[in-house]
Amino acid sequence: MLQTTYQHIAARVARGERLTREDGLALLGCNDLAWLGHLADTVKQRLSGKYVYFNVNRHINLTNICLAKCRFCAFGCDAKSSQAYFLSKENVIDIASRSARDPDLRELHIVSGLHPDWPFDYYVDIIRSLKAALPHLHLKAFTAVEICHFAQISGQSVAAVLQTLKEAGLDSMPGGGAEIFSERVRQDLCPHKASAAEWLEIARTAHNLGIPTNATMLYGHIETAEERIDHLLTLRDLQDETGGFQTFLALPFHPHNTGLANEVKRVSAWEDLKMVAVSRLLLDNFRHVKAYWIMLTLPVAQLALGFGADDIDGTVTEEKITHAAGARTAQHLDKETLIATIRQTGHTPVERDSVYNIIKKY
Ligand code: V47
Repeated sequence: MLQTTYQHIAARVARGERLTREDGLALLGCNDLAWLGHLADTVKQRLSGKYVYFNVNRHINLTNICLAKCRFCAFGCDAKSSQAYFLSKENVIDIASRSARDPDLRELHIVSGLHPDWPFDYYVDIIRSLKAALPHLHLKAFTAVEICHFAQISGQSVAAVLQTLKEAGLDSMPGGGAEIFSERVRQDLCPHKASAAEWLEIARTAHNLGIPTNATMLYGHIETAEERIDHLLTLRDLQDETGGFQTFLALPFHPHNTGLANEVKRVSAWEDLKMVAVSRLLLDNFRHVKAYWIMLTLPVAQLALGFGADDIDGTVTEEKITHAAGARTAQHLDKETLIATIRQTGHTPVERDSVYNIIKKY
């Protein structure tokens, strides 16, 4: 009986047909990992062939001072905390300009805590000043959660906030803040920030304004298998409507230093690979699936390239959010290491810009 279910799923994947919620649940329950990986890899090969993408980027977190107090987060803190920091506009320009001495740098990835006092104008000024100083860099900035916060503090609509940021130089948005769309989980883990409906509406608005975004799912905490699958299907529905998502990242929860540290352990590499494969198989309208090496570790990210992922993310430089929560990966990798990591899997490393134009094949 079970065998028949998996045979049917494989036949549908071979025909390029859409999988159902029941299929997703069956796949998540499947422990024939080699079979699952092979199935997801057939989809990856159809979409990207032997290519695996990476980019040369830098993360900048403007502040860790945050109002939201999410239980899964070890990065955000109170203004009074000894760990609290914030960057002035001059600090940000200085960091970016020093990084841009590397002629390969193409993208700044900017996300931050929800600061209690900064006005919306501060963020607009940062984007405008960065674009003026370093016009060749792509600014991938602000999650939908931050955009929701900007709308609240400025009294403007989400569309007006996004339009202002776009005019100032915002090029795209990262996929963070989606967590799990389940209301049950959000009420428990992150009740003080954008709801699932708000996150989705902000992504929709961004896409309608021509701002591409990414999408994420945070898994391995208190969510159920059904909640994971429903999260993926919700993203698939929105992608059907807008086509504005570029890539999907499944982010494994790191418990250290978080409000869940005593309750939850980091899920296994086995689970990580399953999530990559199931995401690739269910999200049939997402062009790319990323294996974010910072969170997966480099060896698991490498394996993920055989489980449906076609992107290993970037050089990153100074990752703070996962490292606050106990990640032991590097905070930066040079381009040569990323190229070698991809090559060892038999794939062709492809350096891309932030919207997947090819810069160079190696
Ligand atoms: O939104 C927070 C997650 C996200 C923890 O779009 C945690 O290309 C694990 O979204 N354990 C931020 N995860 C990172 C992110 C991202 C990273 C790289 C590339 C892109 C992209 C997006 O990290 C947050 C949250 O979901 N997070 N705390 C934690 N303890």
